[in-house]
Amino acid sequence: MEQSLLYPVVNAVRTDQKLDGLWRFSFDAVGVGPQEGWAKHLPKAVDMPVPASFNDFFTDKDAREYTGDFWYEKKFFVPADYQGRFVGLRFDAVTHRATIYVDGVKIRSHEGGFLPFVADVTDALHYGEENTVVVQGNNELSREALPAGDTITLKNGKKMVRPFFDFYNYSGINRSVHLITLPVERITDYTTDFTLAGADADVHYTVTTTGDHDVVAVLRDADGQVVAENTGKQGTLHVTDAHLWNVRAAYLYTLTLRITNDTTIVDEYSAEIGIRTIKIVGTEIQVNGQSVYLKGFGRHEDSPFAGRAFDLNVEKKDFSLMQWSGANSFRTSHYPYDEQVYQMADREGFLVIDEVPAVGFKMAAASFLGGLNQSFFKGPWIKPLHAKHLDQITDMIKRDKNHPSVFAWSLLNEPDTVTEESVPYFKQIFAETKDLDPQSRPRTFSLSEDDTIETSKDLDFPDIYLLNRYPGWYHYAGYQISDGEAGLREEMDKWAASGINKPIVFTEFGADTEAGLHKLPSVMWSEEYQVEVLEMFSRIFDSYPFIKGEQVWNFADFQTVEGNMRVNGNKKGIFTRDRQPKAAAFFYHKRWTNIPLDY
Ligand code: GCB
Repeated sequence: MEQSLLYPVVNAVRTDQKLDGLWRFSFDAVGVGPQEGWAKHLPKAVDMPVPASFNDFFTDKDAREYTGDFWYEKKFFVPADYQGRFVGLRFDAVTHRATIYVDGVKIRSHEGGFLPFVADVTDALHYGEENTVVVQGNNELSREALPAGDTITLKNGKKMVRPFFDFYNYSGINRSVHLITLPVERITDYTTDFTLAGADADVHYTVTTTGDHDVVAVLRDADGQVVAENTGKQGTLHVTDAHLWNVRAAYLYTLTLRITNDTTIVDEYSAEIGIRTIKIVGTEIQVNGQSVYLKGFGRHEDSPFAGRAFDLNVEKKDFSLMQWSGANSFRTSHYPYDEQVYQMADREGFLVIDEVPAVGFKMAAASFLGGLNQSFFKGPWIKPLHAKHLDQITDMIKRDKNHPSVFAWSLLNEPDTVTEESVPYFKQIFAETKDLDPQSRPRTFSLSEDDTIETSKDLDFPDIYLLNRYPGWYHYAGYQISDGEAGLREEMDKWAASGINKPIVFTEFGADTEAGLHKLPSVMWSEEYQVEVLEMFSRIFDSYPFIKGEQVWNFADFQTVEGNMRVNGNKKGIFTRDRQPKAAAFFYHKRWTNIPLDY
């Protein structure tokens, strides 16, 4: 668990300098780096942009598919007046593992390719001089790590990943690197939670710091007017006539936390917060006590050139397209996204299902291994995997808990839930994560088509059921689609007959579609067929009151592993990979702009 995952800010007492740009880069296929002193300096290197996945910049396949250790190096100047402060290198994400060296000295390692970590370089730096940071990265997959997969060695000696999931294993320093300085006595974390009372609201907060001085909390409204103030590391800020954060009608206050010593500011941290409550009541998802219906997408951080890297321009475009389509929500399938995504969702009033990269926890996903009916949860990898899974859930919740947009935690995507061995795993992970979120948001996971009300042994654990279903594509496809619809209705009838008392949200459904392929009558892969599949699902969603949301798979076409089911990527996008609309985009624009929030 990280000590502090506060997003870097700049103010009178905190600095944040981005180290993005060109770094030096080198593969280390035979693992000579450590012995040959690469931790100090890379003898041979090419220029590599940061943030970016390295893969798509190369024109030879060995480089694009490279699996193993890779190294990055950058020089940076450290001003003399940073001395006496805490100095850290914050990596917003290195996929999947990293060891950080400064001037040849090992600082720390980190595993988990989609969450930030801070290397404390206070004592390693040379102040008033140029320093060198070297990152030894690794992108291998294993069953002991998230996301799950295997790494094999080909007969020619080259390594290759076999992911138990379809998104491409884009690797490298995928998000920004910050050189941050903080006061020695500082704020390391804070929590917020809300109670509404008539027109007023109480903001309950706690603050953790590294020292003994007290904390002052000040809440300002969107016009910058102070609306409440309190002294103490925990307390309540009473807001009269509170302006609530609502779905697609966001309102943000600014919370400022300040450590003072008499009249001196020791540390200060400000962040936007939204006052709102989230509750699951029977089959309803309630925001501020009102039922909401989710419309939106499963997404990926994926775009041409820089792969999985966070790109503010792409993100801005994605938000405009989501707004135009009438969406009000998305799932961060299948890993926590860059923090700026949540900041944008906070401002635009989107609801986010925040997902940890626990994907591929199923033997069928590794079907080339055989043993389809074997439980994923009884292999020797389970103990180390569980520890990493818990660690990443802990850090995801720690990082994202104060975002008003985050309304649920997804702890896994399509795990094995049909074998007895899955039950103790779920029991343990749900028990261990119960108290991590001060707002006690719903916790859930998505259920694949194997996991039905009849087969799944783990239906007691989630607060909301997330269903991923593919009739019309992976089965009962083409002219058989009417049987697909009938089958899904039968399944829904069984949920209805069970006296279901939790909401169902469809988090995946869709059809691969080659943009520009038209056919009358439709055929699979044509734009017309995609719309027919989505119309079929819409009829089902409109028929069952306990279905409280639809998040189509996927927002945009995305890069996958090569395979006979994928033509240069997963083409279930409503938009193409370069974010142009398929016919289905106009279908959703019409449908979703006509569906009220409390549908
Ligand atoms: C799924 C997975 C998702 C895939 C999708 C598909 O069930 O959760 O990651 O991309 O199916 O299109 O096959």
